[in-house]
Amino acid sequence: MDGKLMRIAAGFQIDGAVRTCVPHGCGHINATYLATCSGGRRYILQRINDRVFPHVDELMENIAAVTRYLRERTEDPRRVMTLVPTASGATHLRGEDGAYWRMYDYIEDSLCLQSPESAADFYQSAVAFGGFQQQLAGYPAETLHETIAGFHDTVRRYRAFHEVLERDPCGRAGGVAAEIEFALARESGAGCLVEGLRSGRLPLRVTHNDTKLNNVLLDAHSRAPLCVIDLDTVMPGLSLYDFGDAIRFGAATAAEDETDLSRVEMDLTLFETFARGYLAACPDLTPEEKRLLPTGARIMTLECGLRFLTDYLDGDHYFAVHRAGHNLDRCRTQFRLVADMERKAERMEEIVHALDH
Ligand code: ADP
Ligand code: GN1
Ligand code: MG
Repeated sequence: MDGKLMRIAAGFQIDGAVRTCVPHGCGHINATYLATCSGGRRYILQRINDRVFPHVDELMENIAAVTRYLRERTEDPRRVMTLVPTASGATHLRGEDGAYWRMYDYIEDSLCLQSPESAADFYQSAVAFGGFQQQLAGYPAETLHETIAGFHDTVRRYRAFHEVLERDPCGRAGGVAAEIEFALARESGAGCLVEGLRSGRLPLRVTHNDTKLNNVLLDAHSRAPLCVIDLDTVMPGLSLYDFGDAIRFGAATAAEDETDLSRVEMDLTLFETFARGYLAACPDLTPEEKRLLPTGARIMTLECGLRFLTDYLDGDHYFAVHRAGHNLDRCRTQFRLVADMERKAERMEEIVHALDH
């Protein structure tokens, strides 16, 4: 086993000696390992991506505070992420490689899905994310750090896109004219969520901001909601970010990086399923928030596609890529979903209306 990983793991207060430490999961941001100790205890060891999260101390302060708050409100330790302290009692450490590392208890008997295996699983993920937001409703939002400035400020995301497009550092813009045109054609309407926030029509809440299905764990036996994970982006935001991002990923009929676009659609049944679970778990949404749920799904999908396109043009520095053109493939699925959501907008609105009456 990698001696460096072994030494890093030994810097945390773990139960036994680490026997194995292997890459784990499908996240695009951090480097995640599953560490198994001599007595069988398992841990998640993560190298924090400090290019994406430049203020690691603030990031970890958020996570420590939010998990403490949640733990005070639940009996079951598997329902909240548990940070493992370092030997000196800190939340994270700096490795010999200069990188920042943290450790969590591995949540045993859990399932992390890359796509829903049934509508019931997707419903339970909605209950988990809706419940997470509901549980944090009383959390003093102003005490949280903004771990990525303007994370879901779609207007700002467009500015970043224009900046990279103008520079075209890898000479890739010429090959993606159709995607660029798709993005530009939707720019004028893309600020509606941030505008809703600015004008006070939409309330600021503590939100997760990265609610894809593989950021929630279900109980492996009952398949009931277990734990919301990947807390790096928990910060003040809009409920529509959480709802929208979950639909973007989980209501799609194909993987985020599917190359056969004919397989990519937004499934209205899954949309209805998620909306039902989310509204049940988080019943205090305002009428305006409810009205904009379909818009949230469309804007979050557009924004994500734009971010993939920006990163493709920029040379793939942000999202982990595993093949040439990976970010472009991801961008294409997202834009395909946006076009499908545009076609299905009325049906989505009817669904939300029916659930609310
Ligand atoms: P990223 O920010 O790169 O997406 P995540 O924090 O989401 O990283 O972790 C990547 C994957 O590791 C998750 O999708 C999940 O499969 C797994 N994972 C993370 N934390 C835990 C945990 N405490 N217990 C079980 N699995 C976990
Ligand atoms: C990233 O960290 P992960 O893989 O759960 C990204 C999200 C994107 C998502 C697209 C901090 O999520 O914003 O929607 O990829 N996280 C960050 O799959 O940028
Ligand atoms: Mg993740």
